[in-house]
Amino acid sequence: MQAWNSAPVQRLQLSAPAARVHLFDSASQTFVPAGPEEGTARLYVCGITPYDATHMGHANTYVSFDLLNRIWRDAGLEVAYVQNVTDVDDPLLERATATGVDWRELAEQQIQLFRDDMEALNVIPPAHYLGAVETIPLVVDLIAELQQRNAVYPVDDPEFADLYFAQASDPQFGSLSHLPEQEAIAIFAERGGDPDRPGKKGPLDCLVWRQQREGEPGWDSPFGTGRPGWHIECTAIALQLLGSDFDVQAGGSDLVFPHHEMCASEARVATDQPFAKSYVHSGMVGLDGEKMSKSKGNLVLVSALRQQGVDPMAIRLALLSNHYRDDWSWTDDVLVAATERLARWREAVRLDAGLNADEVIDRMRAALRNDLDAPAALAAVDAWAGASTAIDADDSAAPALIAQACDALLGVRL
Ligand code: 5CA
Ligand code: ZN
Repeated sequence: MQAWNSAPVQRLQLSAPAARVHLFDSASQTFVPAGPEEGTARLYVCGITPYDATHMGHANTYVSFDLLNRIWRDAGLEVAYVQNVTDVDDPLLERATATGVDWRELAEQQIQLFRDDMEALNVIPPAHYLGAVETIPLVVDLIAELQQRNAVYPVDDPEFADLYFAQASDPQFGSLSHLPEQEAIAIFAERGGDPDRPGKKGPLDCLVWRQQREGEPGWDSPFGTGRPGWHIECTAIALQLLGSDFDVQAGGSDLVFPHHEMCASEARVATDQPFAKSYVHSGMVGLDGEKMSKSKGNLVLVSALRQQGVDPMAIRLALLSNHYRDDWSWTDDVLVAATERLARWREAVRLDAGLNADEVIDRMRAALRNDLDAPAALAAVDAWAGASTAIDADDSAAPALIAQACDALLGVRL
């Protein structure tokens, strides 16, 4: 599937060899070096299920991991970036039915909206952007591999013998989320799982192939006409495009369990290798203290703000003003503050001269290499802009260099 258009990514001069990027890994609960010392860093960020796109929670996740893409590139690495689109799954089909729209039309329209929003927010597109529907053959091959390893079974149900991945086939199951079993079961039920379905061997076994029901789409396969389960989609896409043991799988913290745990488990059993080296998660964004969701009627959409004439760079700066791992709430004040900050920065980079930029750029880089600390990077630019407008500075190259650094490292065009 087509991603969105890429704006040219500025290249800054490196004054010294780049220090490794460190990120907080959810599995080990420690800060770990992320990406190779040279060559290609391999990144998989879980993409949208195309409805309610693009709310601030979505936007925050993709802008956060865009920082990782940028700071890796800044260090001279190539980045192999893969993202999926869950363009067939229960929530999408349910929304399509509830609103009387064809599910394909809903997906197509929402994916286009998402592309337009990502482009406006200056998010570097993935090299491979893949939908669940177009990758069904990959999923079928992976299920067959798991079947050969006795890790997949048909649920004991005379009507619909859906296939499940047996959690018991993976001794390392749980090593990402570290949840006590009862808690895992409760979260599984909340996030699309079916712990209580009769005929399963274990409550945490997850669906990998769902036999076609009346009124639902289905594709032919050796296991019958049906459709893939959610987790196996990302496992199959990542293994195919990035291979085992890739650098980072990323997404919002709601994906730690079950999604990323299941992806990692299925991949381990299928390949005898780790799925990713690190699992990195962004915080949840709510609205005025509540979780953002359509049912609560409190979605803030990027496209709606853009239509109201809000500068997408102000939206981006608003997102970056919070650390990516924090949970926080979108408020009007966050956007007002970001709009003012953008104006201050723009004023400073339009001056004939400013304070020397070298130290500021060093601070921005150090902040981002330290677990993508965008608020610290923003503070460095704030300090530069404040000083440059207040005093009669004489470095005529500085304003352009800062503008270049803001674009290259933060994705903020001034
Ligand atoms: N298609 C799956 C991933 S394979 C999915 O979770 N889709 S989604 O549309 O629900 O979410 C897309 C991304 O946005 C995921 O990384 C998810 O963790 C993140 N996300 C969803 N809601 C929020 C929120 N309120 N705050 C922050 N991130 C969110
Ligand atoms: Zn995913």
